[in-house]
Amino acid sequence: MRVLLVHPSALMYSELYLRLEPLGLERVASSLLAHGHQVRMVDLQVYRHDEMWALFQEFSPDAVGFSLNYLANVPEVIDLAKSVKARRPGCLVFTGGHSVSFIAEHVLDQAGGAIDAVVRGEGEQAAPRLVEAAPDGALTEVPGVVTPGGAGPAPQLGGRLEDNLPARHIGGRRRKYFIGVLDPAASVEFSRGCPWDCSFCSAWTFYGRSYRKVPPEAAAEDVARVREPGVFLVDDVAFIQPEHGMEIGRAIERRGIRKEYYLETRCDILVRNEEVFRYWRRLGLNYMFLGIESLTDEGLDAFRKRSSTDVNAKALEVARRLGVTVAINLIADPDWDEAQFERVRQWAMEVPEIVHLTVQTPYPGTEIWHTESRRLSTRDYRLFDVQHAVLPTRLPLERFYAELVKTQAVLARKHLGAAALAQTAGIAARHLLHGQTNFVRMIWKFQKVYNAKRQLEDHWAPVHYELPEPGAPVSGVERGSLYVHVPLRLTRKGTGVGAVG
Ligand code: B12
Ligand code: SF4
Repeated sequence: MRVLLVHPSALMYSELYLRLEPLGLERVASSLLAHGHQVRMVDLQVYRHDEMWALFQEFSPDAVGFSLNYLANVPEVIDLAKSVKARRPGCLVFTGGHSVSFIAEHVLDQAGGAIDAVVRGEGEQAAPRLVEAAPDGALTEVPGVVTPGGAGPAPQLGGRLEDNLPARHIGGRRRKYFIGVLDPAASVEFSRGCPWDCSFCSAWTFYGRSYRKVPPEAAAEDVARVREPGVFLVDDVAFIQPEHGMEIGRAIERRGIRKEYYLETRCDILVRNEEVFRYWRRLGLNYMFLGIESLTDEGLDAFRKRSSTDVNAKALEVARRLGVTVAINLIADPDWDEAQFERVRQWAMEVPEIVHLTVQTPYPGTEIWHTESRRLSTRDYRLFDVQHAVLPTRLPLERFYAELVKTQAVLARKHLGAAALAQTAGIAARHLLHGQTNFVRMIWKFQKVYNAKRQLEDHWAPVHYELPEPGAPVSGVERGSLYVHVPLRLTRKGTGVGAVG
């Protein structure tokens, strides 16, 4: 079959700090190719819509698959699906990815027949089976598949992660992918899933709190295939198991691979496994993202972060000792007033780290989607990007955004201001010499992207597609009921999986 895979357009976040390759779609592509299908891929983060339609015309696909990892992309994908059906009514249109896995029936409903199937959960096994089942109309025989007419068996956690290494060659325009100063940068996956259970996060519910590792040699092989000098590790929590991190590192060192790395991890993991991060520092680990989330222990407990402000402070000390540049994320509560924003600004100015602020957002698939007693103030998909307030704010919305943007600006100026620019001038010049302008453009784009008026006006845009109504708030939720993938040992024993806390 001829299959066209499409990643939707860039999000607000990606306009500034990063634009990353669609790794999930590249893995699905790899699996389809291995099954003998012809595959093309268009990433609308780096291609225009008219370029996609030109390819559509020329390739005339039998099936088009859209990636829907992000809620904010749902309206665009539904509209594209409708256009595909209008141009080629017989074409199979399907979608898959993180967010759509939690709201499959709702999205099918909203698409009004333009989407034939949603693949819930991992796509590597399901996608080839889906396109092969299509001629017989047997879509619902495929695990994880939901159609307007009904659902197939539950999604299966399947396959070895070392199979279907990403088909990075089919995308194109790879020099457009970057993260901060790692420009250009590729993405690589060393592990999948997360055994923790933070209340605001859906990483653990998607994978049923399971955690799988790519074997060290295969991980090194994947890094070896990357041409870019920068590598972003997409693992939710890097190096949970220190020996796995050490073995991958050794395999990379044996192959003489030299890259610059950016990863995400938890503070307690960094403190506990300092040695593995020290080793990776030698291999080129220069940047790290730490989810601090809250400056108080009560806040951390409320998020069930299973960490403490002490541990967070220790983690920052470790990172400073290692000489790694750290970006921190804090979650802004819609309940914050001016004083709380001011406290965050002061704290952020006192620490040398880069501080990001995201707005607390209940996503389908998270526990707070069910337990959040406050009513959503909007269900417009496009606002669910953690940069907009979708819950009622204590401050009038206009003032909330004014404070948010003022804080973002203070934080950005700290790193992008004149003094910091002088420090980064060498990096910028080097990038320009190599024709890489993503990083340099990012430095100047801040005001266009973070603008309180623009954020407020986004709430007034006409709404064509909305998220499902959340049920009545509940005080507790049976966590297993949130899982997309139910790990085998859970279905067998009916007990919790390798939980950490
Ligand atoms: C890279 C990344 C980004 C990049 C996107 C890059 C890109 N173009 O894909 C950027 C920076 C833009 C981004 C932004 C955000 N992200 Co993000 N991101 C990730 C991250 C770290 C890696 C994604 C990845 O490549 N994974 C590896 C691949 C192999 O897995 P995958 O993409 O899920 O794909 C598999 C399946 O989903 C499925 N699949 C995917 N696409 C398709 C398509 C078809 C047709 C089919 C059949 C199957 C399929 O098959 C794939 C293989 O099994 C994940 C965490 C993670 N480890 O997955 C978070 C994650 C997806 N992001 C998350 C969040 C919260 C966000 C943000 C809201 C804020 C934030 N804090 O990062 C924003 C904004 C999103 C929005 N506006 O809606 C959450 C969940 C999102 C949600 N519930 O909606 C995650 C799980 C992180 C977390 N722990 O909270 N993110
Ligand atoms: S540690 Fe918490 S926030 Fe991070 S991926 Fe796991 S559940 Fe999500």
